[in-house]
Amino acid sequence: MAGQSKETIFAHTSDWHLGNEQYHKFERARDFSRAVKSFMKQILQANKKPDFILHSGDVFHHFRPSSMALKTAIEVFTTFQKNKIPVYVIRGNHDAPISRARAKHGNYLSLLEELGIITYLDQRNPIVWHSKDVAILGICYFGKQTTKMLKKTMEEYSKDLEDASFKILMLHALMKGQLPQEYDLTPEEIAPFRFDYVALGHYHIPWKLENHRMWCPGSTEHTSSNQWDEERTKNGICQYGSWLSIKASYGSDYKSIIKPELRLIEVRPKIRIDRRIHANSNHELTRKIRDVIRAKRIPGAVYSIRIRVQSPPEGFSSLSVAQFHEDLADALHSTMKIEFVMQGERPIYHVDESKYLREFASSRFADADLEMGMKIIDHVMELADSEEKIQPEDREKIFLELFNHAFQKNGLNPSFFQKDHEKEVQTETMEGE
Ligand SMILES: [Mn+2]
Repeated sequence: MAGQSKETIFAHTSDWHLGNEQYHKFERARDFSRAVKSFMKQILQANKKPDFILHSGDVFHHFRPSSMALKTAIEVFTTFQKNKIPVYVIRGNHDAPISRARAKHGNYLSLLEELGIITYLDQRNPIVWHSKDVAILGICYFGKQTTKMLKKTMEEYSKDLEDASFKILMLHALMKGQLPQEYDLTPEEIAPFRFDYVALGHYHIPWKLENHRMWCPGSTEHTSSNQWDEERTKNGICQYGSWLSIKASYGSDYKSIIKPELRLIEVRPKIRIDRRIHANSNHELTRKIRDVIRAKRIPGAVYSIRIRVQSPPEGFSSLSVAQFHEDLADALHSTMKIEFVMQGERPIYHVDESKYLREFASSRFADADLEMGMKIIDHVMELADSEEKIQPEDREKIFLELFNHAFQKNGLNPSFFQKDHEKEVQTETMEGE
């Protein structure tokens, strides 16, 4: 007798980064909490509530989350629990670095599990049966060791999964094809295990590989300007985070069918301006730059501005970024870069150094102990303040020297913050309008 077709609806979310005081602004930490609460509201207001929720890692931005981050997580997970929607969570690199996760005391996800408001899937307990048909296997963040962990886990547990008619794999890892070169594992390494749905996290942009049954929902808020992606951008303004609503039908004797829908969450607007400008005088140049900035104004927005000046006029070097700050006074945060492109020469950059340093530092610390990382950054900021203006071509070298100095002062080995630092960096491609 042919098996009956069954259906399940579930939500797939990832990379909440609760507690991320981006740009050292508390307001941003609040934005990250707000985005998660919007996600919760959308779930609760849906015509048909999901049977369960998958969270593919990075609930928290820091290994030791702030009280506000923890409060949001507890509030949201408790609400789902009261509404009888189980939440299955794996550990991301931000929830705890690998070394911490391997240590006995685990991380804050273990605490949430002890409170009974989430099911935390880790290597001690990687499988949960949502129902007698639906089984979920979670592999936490293990970077380049992810494939090894998956193989090892499957050797031990694949027999247990045989009876499932719908098998889900949760991963927090960078899949080949997401970034131009960097990756933790390839789709082909997962294919032999024949999962019905692979729930990816770690990459903050919505992404899919349908023939391999892989989906990545994107983050609920944006942790860097590299993630101001096209998909969630309307009218040149990036103002949506996202999650996935999945309808799946399956049966014991036919291939499951997945119907995903990308759901958007409204968040603080981010504006990217990338323009080429030509001017015959300093005065004209200043006016043109100002016009470009003023053309797109939203109070409270986050700006990333790049102006490329072709063959600059006489006396251009007196131009400073500071004079445009009043035009951006109502922005929550802005970075502005003016490049002077000479005929046949390398561009000369004028950049706000302190902002650049923080961005540089936080990208380096993505996989490390962030609490110690922030201490180091403050130390480096002090050192950087006393420096003469840094030439762009020397910037990376000088910053690394400063970091090494700060590491030595704090009795740390400088090597730990250098690995995996390119993980969440994507190429910026947007051209001028
Ligand atoms: Mn993340």
